[in-house]
Amino acid sequence: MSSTQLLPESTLDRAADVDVVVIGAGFSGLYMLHKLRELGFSARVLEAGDGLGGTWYWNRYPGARVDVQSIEYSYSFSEEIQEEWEWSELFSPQREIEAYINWVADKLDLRRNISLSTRVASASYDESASTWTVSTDTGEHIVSQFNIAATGCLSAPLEPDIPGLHSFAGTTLYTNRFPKEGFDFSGLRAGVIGTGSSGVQSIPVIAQQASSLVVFQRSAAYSRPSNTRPFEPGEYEGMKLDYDSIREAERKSPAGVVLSGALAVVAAGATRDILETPVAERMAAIDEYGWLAPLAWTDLQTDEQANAAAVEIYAELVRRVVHDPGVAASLVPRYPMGCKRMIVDVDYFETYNQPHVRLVDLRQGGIVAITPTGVETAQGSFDLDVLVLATGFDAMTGALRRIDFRGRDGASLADYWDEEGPVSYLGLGVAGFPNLFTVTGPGSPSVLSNMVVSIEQHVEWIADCLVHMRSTGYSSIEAEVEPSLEWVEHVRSLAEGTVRVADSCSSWYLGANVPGKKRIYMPYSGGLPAYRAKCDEVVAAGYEGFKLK
Ligand code: NA7
Repeated sequence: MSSTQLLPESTLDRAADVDVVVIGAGFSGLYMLHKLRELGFSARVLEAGDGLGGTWYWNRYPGARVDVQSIEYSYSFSEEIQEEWEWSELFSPQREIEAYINWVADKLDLRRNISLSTRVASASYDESASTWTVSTDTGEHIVSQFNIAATGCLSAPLEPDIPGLHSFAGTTLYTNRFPKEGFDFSGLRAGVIGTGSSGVQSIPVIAQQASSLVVFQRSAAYSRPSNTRPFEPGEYEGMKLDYDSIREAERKSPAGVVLSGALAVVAAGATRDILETPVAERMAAIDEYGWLAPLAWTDLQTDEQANAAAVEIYAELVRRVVHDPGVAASLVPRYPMGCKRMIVDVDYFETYNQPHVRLVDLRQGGIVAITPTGVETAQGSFDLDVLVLATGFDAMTGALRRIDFRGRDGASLADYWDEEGPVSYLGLGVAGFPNLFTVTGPGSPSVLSNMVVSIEQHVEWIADCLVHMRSTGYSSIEAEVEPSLEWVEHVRSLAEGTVRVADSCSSWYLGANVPGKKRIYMPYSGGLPAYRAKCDEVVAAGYEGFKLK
């Protein structure tokens, strides 16, 4: 790989400033830039943050950690990168992933085409010229033939709608834009609202520092220990020797995960229906599978009664760690397992055994308001010095909706999706928005998979498409309406009948955490191999479902 190659001269539309504008400099934006330059396209990456990494730049809260083993949550496109980079443990912390991303950017000499602290405010398509004009909050207007939104799936922070939120006189921190310099909780009375992945990962670390910690839990989380650890001597080297087969297996696996795959192992070994198994034997699964025991059943995803039986196993696991029976009961979710993403943690449940940590189960009385001194709930008031909000994201569509995309005839993407739901063809393109590509958009496996594997597949598909257009002389490509609607229906039908879409399930996969958002299961749940095959078929059939002009 050459780190000194100059920006190649474009072979595309001379009226444009660059061939491609890429929005976002996370895992997807950086690989996209590299790929484009390698293929001779000129490109500029616009990034709102003042550093690289996207999700891994913003989510620098204490305890932030990947939930897929780092050796596979990393780029596979370059053997050199694979060989040279050293991960220090199984599931790396945020700072190591951020360092990796920066190291890759330097190695590939990517920074010269990236503008940091540059937020894209709007983008409009000019049909006569087949170009986009992207406008930034720094006052730039950049014309490009293609626009690639590498904006991430969990990158539009949600502010909770709690009265008095901004009245708190202490320090308010957000996990999804945590201060770069960190925060010292020592000696402070801390509170955390939110027990999704960000809350569950940060709570044990905050508890280590704070003089007291109150956790405000609206919904309990399904979580299990990550068992992260540094590599044993020689272990990593051995895995590196096997990298080719790991990557090969990753691409063939439904979720793009093989190593982290205690889950995959359980799934492969799950041959019994829980409802057909005597209760005593159900609990015995704990001896065999530990924290994965609740998942070791075939009827879990499709039968709510079976799911409830598996939750009993989960509740038993929680009880075995958490001393106080009332707290243990509060930590068990009341929605099906599999509805939301299973979290991996470090000492989450153990944290509740510490005398200075208190769980406030908001199911027994919710938050009334945030006040200058702390949090007022129906169960009493809690005085705090620092309040951490781990309240999540407008997932999958939020970052795209927040940019004022105007497609053909000035149509607004946000309006289109508000009315119709997130209609997208393969999560790659949207009808009415020619020459706009979305990396890991709604309707693609994205958040149900190892994101890096999915990102690489999308980036490569988009790059191949641009090469095809250049060589055939096409100036625009646009998803067609009918195939898009059929795809949305296909994605919906795959989730139908599973607990993922049960009435009792309110997940961000469904958009249920955003008031007013249409309740539609957004990610493709048919697995990466089937999805990849579909994308390849579309190409083989001459970009079937897309209009090329
Ligand atoms: P999540 O998973 O969306 O979690 C957000 C949490 O915040 C969740 O427990 C919410 O409860 C809670 N929340 C949100 N608003 C409120 C209000 N108003 N009051 C009390 N509690 C509230 O976001 P994360 O950042 O933790 O994780 C996102 C993903 O990142 C995760 O799935 C991984 O893939 C990585 P609720 O469940 O809505 O009742």
